[in-house]
Amino acid sequence: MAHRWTNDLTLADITPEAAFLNRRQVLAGLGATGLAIAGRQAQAETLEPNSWDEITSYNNFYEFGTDKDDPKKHAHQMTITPWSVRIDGMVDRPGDYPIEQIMAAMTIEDRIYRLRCVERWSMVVPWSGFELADLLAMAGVQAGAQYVAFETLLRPSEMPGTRYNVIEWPYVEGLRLDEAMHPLTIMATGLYGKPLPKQNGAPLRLVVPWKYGYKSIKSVVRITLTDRQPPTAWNKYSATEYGFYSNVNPNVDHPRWSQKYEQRVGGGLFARKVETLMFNGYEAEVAELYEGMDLVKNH
Ligand SMILES: Nc1nc2c(c(=O)[nH]1)N[C@H]1C(S)=C(S)[C@@H](COP(=O)(O)O)O[C@H]1N2
Ligand SMILES: [Mo]
Repeated sequence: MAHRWTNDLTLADITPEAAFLNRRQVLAGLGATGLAIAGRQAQAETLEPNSWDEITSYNNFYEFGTDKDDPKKHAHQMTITPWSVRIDGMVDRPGDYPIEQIMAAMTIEDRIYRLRCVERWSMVVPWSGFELADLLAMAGVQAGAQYVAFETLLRPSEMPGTRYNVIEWPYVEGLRLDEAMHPLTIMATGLYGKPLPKQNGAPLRLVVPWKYGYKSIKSVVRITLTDRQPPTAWNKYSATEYGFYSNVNPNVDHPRWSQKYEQRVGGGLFARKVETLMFNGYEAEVAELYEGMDLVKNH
């Protein structure tokens, strides 16, 4: 692992939600490390977390439709009990892990992260969850594994959006193993200290805060360790527009639009257009993963 990352901003600092929202100046996703580097890199933009309503009403979850309000309207149809995650491929202990067993074994933490969609909207989200590295350790990653592949539930009877071939189902994603093991990478299981709503990817979804939102695959049912770069849903749809890495990068435009700015969801009249930050503001934590790599070619 590159280095540990310290998280000292938790819900204990900010709950209840009202107090949370009254506290106008919150550093998102930056712990002691972040504070130390803030002055140096001017990356510690002060952030106001989005409200519960914003985070749970404006979503991308194409399995339930492509409009932003479709997931909230339709995700209630998804049955999440029972739920298990198949962990297979290059692991010592492959199997179907019941969500209860996973939750009992993991340490749940609060993580306040920026979420930057490739479509140019963004939010600040108070997740709770556990480090993906801990789940992978539970299954025992074998030497030689280099990538992690993820798959979302595909159950057309409960997912009206999957009746349309918008993308190829099931939704799949992938990370390089070092990205998956990075301490910023979590499996989120909650929001504002409550269980994760279905429209946000219950009961557990990946969150990789320095990558475009589509990498953060929802309602995960399978995790496979492999030595080959796995296919990803949006890359299959259009490889020129959506690369495997998909690191947030204001200097690499999408073929159809600039990525220099983003719009924070919410705020009404005060909605803010803000500059998009390199690696979504997590450059100090993750840049070393990509040292020497051509970030245009490997977009
Ligand atoms: N299975 C699945 N996961 C998904 C998506 C999806 O359509 N299906 N949309 C992605 C996109 S484009 C974004 S921006 C985020 C949105 O997460 P949120 O709705 O919790 O804000 O989820 C990602 N994960
Ligand atoms: Mo997105």
